[in-house]
Amino acid sequence: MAQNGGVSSQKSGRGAFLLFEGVDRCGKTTQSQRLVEYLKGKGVAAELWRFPDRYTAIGRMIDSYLSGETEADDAAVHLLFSANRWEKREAMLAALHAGHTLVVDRYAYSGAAFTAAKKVPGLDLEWCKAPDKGLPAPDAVIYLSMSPEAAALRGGYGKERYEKEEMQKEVSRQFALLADDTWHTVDAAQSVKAVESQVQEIAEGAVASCSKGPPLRLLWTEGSTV
Ligand code: NYM
Ligand code: MG
Repeated sequence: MAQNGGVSSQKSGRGAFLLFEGVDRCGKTTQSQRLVEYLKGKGVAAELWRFPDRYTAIGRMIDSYLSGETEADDAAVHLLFSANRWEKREAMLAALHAGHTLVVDRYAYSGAAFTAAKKVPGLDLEWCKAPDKGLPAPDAVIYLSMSPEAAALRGGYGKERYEKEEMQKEVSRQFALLADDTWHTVDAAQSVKAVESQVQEIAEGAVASCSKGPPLRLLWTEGSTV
């Protein structure tokens, strides 16, 4: 565990945890890739991460569910998505404490929003948030806001589960309920360049404040840090 002034803290700072969230087709993947390149160009050690990470054993189960190859209980799948984050927790913490900035394409906010959007009795938003409580919390959430209608026009949805306009509308309603003080909403209907420059400003602010070494907060827990 990193402690202020502890022998393990060679540097005083840490990397920033920058998270992109939004409905499908809002531009998260494009913007997260561009941001990593931009930060690297500025000399920031930046890495691109994404969830679900489909390359672990749990991730392969999720991938098979999303592609429609397998069916699964909604609660069980929700817990798999969460487990797919928990299995990356140590590596995330190690990278952040080593000074690496993580640009992450989806995380627990997607987890809660997508399952809650299914409206399964018992699986309300609070239930959906519970398994992710205590994960490393992002320093800044960049919410790319776009109406599901506009997102659908962007080359259309793919064939994965959830990629339907009605579902995406409900997902965006759930996202709105999850907004907290780490959120920065960017209008994703603007040009790629306009979105990019706002994203860069938010990211640079977060990278600068994290270089001063603030403790990492834990997701959806009051005042806990790591
Ligand atoms: N998704 C993503 C979830 O349902 N729960 C989660 O915890 C996460 C991280 O998976 N439609 C959904 C959102 C997407 C789908 O994500 C796959 P992507 O970014 O399209 O690979
Ligand atoms: Mg997708």
